Amino acid sequence: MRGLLSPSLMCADVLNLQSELEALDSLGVSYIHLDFMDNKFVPNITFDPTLIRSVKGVLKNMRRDIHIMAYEPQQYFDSMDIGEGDIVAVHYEACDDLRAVIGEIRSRGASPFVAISPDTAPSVLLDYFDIIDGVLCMTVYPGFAGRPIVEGSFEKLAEIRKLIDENKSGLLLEVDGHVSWDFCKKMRECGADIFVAGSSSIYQKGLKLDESIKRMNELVQ
Ligand code: S6P
Ligand code: MG
Repeated sequence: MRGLLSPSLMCADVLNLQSELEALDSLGVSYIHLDFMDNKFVPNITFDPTLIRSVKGVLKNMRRDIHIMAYEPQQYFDSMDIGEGDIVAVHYEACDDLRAVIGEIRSRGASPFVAISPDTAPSVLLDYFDIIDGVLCMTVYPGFAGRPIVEGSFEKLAEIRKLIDENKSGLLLEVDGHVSWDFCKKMRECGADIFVAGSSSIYQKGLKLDESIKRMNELVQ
């Protein structure tokens, strides 16, 4: 499959979210990346669950790609209105009973992904391959946009790709963190399928969104 984009809404113009969403939707983008943080698992707060729910009403073509950086993420599923068509990524490091949380996402008709932070080894993912649709690999320490890529991230992506190919081909690999103009092509070569585009690419100041989306699509095709 070709590489797909998931622009990160926290890097867009947050005073004009509706027009930002409509613009992306009209440009044929596949996903909108929605970061939720609880100020405990990571030391920051972004969108609240009701805003993530409201986004659903605006989208025509894009699917929500919800990345929950919070302990016990299942407590937010109702208020986010998790359901069919959504990707929901929950952190391996944040759940007491990860299999149960994944099961809850699946029972709502959404696609469960497991997210891992930079210090977590890819091998932990194997226990969940039978019940997930994808992996979200953080290539920065989670919590903020604009962070530098963590050393060893390309090798880590390639290692996850190998695990997927050898154990359950068809699982999607999403990369999140400093997916820059310079790095996105190499991330594609390492096996990533979905690219979270933020402040190091399409949301750099002064760029035109339609041109940026076109350029990024070409780089990750
Ligand atoms: C960070 C969050 C990410 C960021 C994205 C920003 O904790 O999960 O999704 O929004 O990484 O992109 P960039 O290009 O600024 O790293
Ligand atoms: Mg994210």
